[in-house]
Amino acid sequence: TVLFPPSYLESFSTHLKGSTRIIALLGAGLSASSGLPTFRGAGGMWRSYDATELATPEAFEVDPGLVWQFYGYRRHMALKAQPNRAHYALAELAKRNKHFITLSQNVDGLSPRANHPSEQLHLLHGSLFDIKCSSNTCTYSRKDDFTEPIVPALAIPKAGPQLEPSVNDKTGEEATKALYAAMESKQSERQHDRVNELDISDERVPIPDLSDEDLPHCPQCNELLRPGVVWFGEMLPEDTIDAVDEWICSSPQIDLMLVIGTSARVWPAASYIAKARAKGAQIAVINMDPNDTPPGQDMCHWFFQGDAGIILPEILK
Ligand code: BJW
Ligand code: ZN
Repeated sequence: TVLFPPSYLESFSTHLKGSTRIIALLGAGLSASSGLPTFRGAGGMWRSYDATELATPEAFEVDPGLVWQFYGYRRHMALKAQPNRAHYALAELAKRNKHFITLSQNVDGLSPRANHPSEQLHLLHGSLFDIKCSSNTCTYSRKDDFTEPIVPALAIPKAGPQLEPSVNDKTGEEATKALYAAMESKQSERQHDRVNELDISDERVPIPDLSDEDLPHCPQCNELLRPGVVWFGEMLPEDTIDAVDEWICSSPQIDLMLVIGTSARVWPAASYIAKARAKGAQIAVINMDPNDTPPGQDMCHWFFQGDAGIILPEILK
């Protein structure tokens, strides 16, 4: 059970029960208790790189092999992770209330895998499991590609007993296999069960140098394929933005906005909080960190501090 004053929880529950049009904004903190690291907190590093530094078209331009290994790792970890009780609680709320929409910044596929009704779920930053062409003149894309790996050089083998710390003398597929084997056996060595503690940021494990031929190519134009996520400086998917704007504009009133596990620092995702507020929404924030409530007067009506995986099933039931 969650330790909030009963009257506080009750005032929220009463408002929730009286609410028709509800909107949720999700961030990486929702998947934290599934074992996936957030961006700006602990675990937001991949090797010596800030995860957000790799999430740029410039990083891909400079070193597509590095960026693909980062995303290959993220896909692998996301597939190993399971939706937590909060993903399911949100999916249940969506099934009960067709006027509830969710805007997720997460690319990990955990809300879809919790059977969140897809027409009520808007993936603002795309998905790790979508692939698209990196050429801006080519429209090739494929959705929900759960094949792992996309190309052999990005393969991540099952954890095995082998400890192979040196991948220096290997290239391409061999090197990637050795890298992940080393990391996975290091993980079992430490008896860690949370996936985010598989320590890829350990600089002692050299990174394989993948060449262009090792990476996936577009079947239409032969340019490099890239992950179907939204990087800094890129537009959010137009149809998604249009659908969300249409929902907001056509709402005479929004009753409730849930802001869950996000630092709300990234635009335009964060701007939906103010848009909902402008339509009268009361705002409930669920976050570990009290500093991550939306800035401004009258922008947070309930703050539930703690793990979303524990709090949401309690407050949404
Ligand atoms: C828990 C918890 C637990 C932990 N329980 N809670 C206006 C003003 C300023 C800047 C801009 C602006 N407009 C545009 C910009 C630039 C930029 C931007 O916003 N920059 C800011 C950082 C300053 N925005 C863009 O570039 C966007 N595009 C755009 O605007 O295009 C228009 C345009 C194009 C061209 C020219 C001009 C204009 C695109 C943004 C794309 C963001 N992409 C990423 C990567 C996705 C792929 C990938 O995953 O690799 O999206 S960055 C990263 O941040 C990722 C996330 O979805 C996003 C949000 O992060 P999130 O989810 O909030 O994570 P954290 O780590 O920040 O927070 C976790 C929270 O959880 C914390 O609060 C914890 O306390 C909490 N927590 N454990 C509950 N157990
Ligand atoms: Zn192409």
